[in-house]
Amino acid sequence: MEVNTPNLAGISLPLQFQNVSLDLESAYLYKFSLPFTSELKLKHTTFHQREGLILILTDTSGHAGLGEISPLPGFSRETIETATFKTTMLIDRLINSGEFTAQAYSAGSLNWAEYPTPSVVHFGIETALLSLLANTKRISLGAMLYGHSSNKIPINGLIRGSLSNWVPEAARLVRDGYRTLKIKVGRVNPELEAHGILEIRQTVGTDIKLRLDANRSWDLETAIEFGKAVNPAQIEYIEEPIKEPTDLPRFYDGCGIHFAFDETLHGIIDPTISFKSYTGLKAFVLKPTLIGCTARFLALVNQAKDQNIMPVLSSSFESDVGLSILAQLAASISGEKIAVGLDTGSAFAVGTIKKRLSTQQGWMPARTLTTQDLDLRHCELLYES
Ligand code: OSB
Ligand code: MG
Repeated sequence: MEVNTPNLAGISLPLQFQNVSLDLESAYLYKFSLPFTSELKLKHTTFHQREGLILILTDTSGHAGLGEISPLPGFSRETIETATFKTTMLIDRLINSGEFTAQAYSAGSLNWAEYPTPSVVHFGIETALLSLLANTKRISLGAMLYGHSSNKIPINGLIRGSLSNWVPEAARLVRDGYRTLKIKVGRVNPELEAHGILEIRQTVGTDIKLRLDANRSWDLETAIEFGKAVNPAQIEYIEEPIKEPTDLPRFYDGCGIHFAFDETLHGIIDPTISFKSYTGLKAFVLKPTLIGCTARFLALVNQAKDQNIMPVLSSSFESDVGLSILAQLAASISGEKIAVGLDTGSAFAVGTIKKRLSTQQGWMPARTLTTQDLDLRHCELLYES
């Protein structure tokens, strides 16, 4: 069916795209199951593999748009089963329903009241549609949305192992060329962790940026004690130190460490909220697949830029297809300026594309993928229409 696109999925598009209509031909939905190189601990779950969906949309002229829908257990609200069901319903409507227009889709996606739990499904379908549209003009997703894009983006090296590995891991990442490191804290004794952070700073020198992420592990008092202890290590920011986000300015007042929102952004429903009252707020860690629909994610990017908050794109252990979309968005949103949180691909033993998206000297290429790039050996075809 034809989709007219003055604005698609609630995102207004540049002039040259306003008369393009997508004549969709087919949709393929694959389910992947990819083993991790070693077990991955997130919050209270231990993962051995990652499951998710790859969506391929094609038009009648042979263009394709790829998307990924991979709810992360413990973080996403929906299970893989619900996501699969919702996705097949939506793509079925997209391909087969005469009534389905971009405007209708757009109205639905922007109606926050109707979608109190934004979904990973929106992100996958919308980025597949947007990528397809960009491909019809042979430009990247980011270049279509923002008019500019860098070829590569800096990545924050992720340290998520046990305390005894922190210093050797940090040294290895810096040797590999990373200039920003992110360390997962809030897992064992905070005093020991603070000590570990000071040791990392001593090892890497003063030129490397250090970010921390506590995933809401502490109460305010513990967080402030930790913050005071790591203060000499010049922390760029800490993500979500405490359980109660409204206490975050008190955390900053108590120890002088800037903080970033991550989980908090998944729960805020009111898209017009002002963040000005959050003294000490330095960054938004933006995981588009957890924030839900693309329009809301883009609105948060704009809010961040307007309010002098760093927009730090971040992944949720997507496969290479999802990562490449995030990399293209980051290449336009923050370019070469801000290290982004896409150092999750190395956790996978195998991927969904032939030439895996790897980080070199701390940089990742922002590549547009085509169907030729796909490696679907670890995938099962679930649905086609
Ligand atoms: O808390 O930031 C997190 C990945 C999945 C779920 C939660 C988180 C993460 C990451 C991604 O840390 C990597 C990064 O942001 O550098
Ligand atoms: Mg985080």
